[in-house]
Amino acid sequence: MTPTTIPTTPYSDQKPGTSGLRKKVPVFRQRHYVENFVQAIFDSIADKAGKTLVLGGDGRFLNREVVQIILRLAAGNGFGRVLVGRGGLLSTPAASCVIRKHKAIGGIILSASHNPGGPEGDFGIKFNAANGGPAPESLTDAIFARAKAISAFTLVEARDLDLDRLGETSLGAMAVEVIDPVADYAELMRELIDFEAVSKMFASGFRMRFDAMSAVTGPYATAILEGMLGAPQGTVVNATPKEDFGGHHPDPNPVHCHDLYDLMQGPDAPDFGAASDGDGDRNMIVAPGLFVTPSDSLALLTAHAHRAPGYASGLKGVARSMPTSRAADRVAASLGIGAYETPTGWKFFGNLLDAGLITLCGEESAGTGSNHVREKDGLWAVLLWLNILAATGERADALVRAHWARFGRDYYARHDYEEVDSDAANGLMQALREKLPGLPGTRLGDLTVSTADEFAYKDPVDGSLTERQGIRVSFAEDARVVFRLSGTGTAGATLRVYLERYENDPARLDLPVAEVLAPVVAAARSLAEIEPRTGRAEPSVVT
Ligand code: VG1
Ligand code: CO
Repeated sequence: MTPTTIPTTPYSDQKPGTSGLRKKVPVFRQRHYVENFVQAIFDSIADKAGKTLVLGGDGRFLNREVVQIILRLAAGNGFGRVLVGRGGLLSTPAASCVIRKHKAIGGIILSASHNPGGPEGDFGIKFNAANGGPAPESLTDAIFARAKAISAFTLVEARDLDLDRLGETSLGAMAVEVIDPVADYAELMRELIDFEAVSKMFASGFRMRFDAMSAVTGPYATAILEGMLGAPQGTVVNATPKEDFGGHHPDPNPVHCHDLYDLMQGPDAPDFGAASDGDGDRNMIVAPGLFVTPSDSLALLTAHAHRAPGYASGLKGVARSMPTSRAADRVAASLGIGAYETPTGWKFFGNLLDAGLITLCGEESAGTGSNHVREKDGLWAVLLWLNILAATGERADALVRAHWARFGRDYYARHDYEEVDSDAANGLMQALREKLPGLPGTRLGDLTVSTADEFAYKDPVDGSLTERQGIRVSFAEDARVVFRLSGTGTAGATLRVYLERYENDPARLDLPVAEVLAPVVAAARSLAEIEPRTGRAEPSVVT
């Protein structure tokens, strides 16, 4: 089998966003759309000849077809070996783990994460580098530049391979090994988490529900929670990955995962509830009667991680994306460790992790992770929680309340205005930008603006500068609002408004979130002229 080079014409829209290239399925199905982008990725990887590539995805519609295309292209481009998850499946954190463990040159992950799937749904392609983490901006910029100029791709013409049988085959001169998608990941979890303590907790009657949302985490959660840790069968629900996620948004938040949320608020709530997203990198944590915000979860894990074997020697530092609440910073200060603030998206944590500046990191969007891989990791976060519950013997809700009593509470919410007109969204951001210098000192209802700026990040490791990463307005009353536009949407623009207010008065730690945030919401809406500019009186999703 000799490689064939096929001429092509470029597409102008193959610009990776917050997390890879995400588009509607029909866009990906255009002639050579996938081939062009994957060839652009390969053209941007130096010294790939003979190297190992990792390949897998979240199992959504088009996953299998695209895996086959990428295998043929990889063979045409001289890779030595591809490790592909059985059935074309690999969760995002498992792909990161496999890349690191097998010293691959990188990996391609097929996922649009929490976005809906199916023939009219979303699809995505993401490249992760040799450290297991999302390609940094310098690389995604190079891939985009290459995609805009591409004139040919090279592949080996061959029939589809059988992806459902473990073991090795070949494609031209390249080896293809179908691997168990769970094994390497499960082994890593066993090193980090006290499996014995968690097993004992399950054996003594601890009950949990894990909702895999018909997405990729099902096989991982079933193997680890029910298989290795002895949780009762049925602990993991919606455990079979489906191409369209059963028609749902596989987004683990109280809105899209309301069954679990409702169960946890009711009289039959088990001791612990958790869920993960389409590609397994996000997590939702719900204690009996109490939803734990991702920002609080990061703070609590930072405070208690030393209880797990993988973190027994303490943490080096913690990082959070800028819109994530400052709860983790308070814990870092008490531990005397570094706290970093990065732009939204996991790619910005990579350098801090690689340089050993941080051990844990997280985002308000239900992403938490550590230096064990270079992606956020939904099931890992759940296992670390279980380890902490087993080690302390506390109820999850009691742990959270004790945390607030000690550090205060960062009331938090995110309002998303989805699929608004792009020009209107850009106009809103531009108008805000222009207002910034005059804002300090301004009164908005009962709140007074203390600072207002647009977040820019200078990477402390490589010095690279990333600008326009969200507009933030802080108030003297310990409140903050952040505005930014999503970089993962596939239709129009999504305006995200992040709202928070800190309280440490012991009498004000258990109030309704909406009540505490109401003045901040009102200030945000008037400041950004949301309704006049977008026509939306209310957000589409509140999480
Ligand atoms: C969103 C989240 C961000 C996350 C990204 C990818 O990005 O806000 O925190 O890193 O999705 O997560 P944006 O640009 O739409 O706000 V995933 O689980 O979709 O890979
Ligand atoms: Co995801």
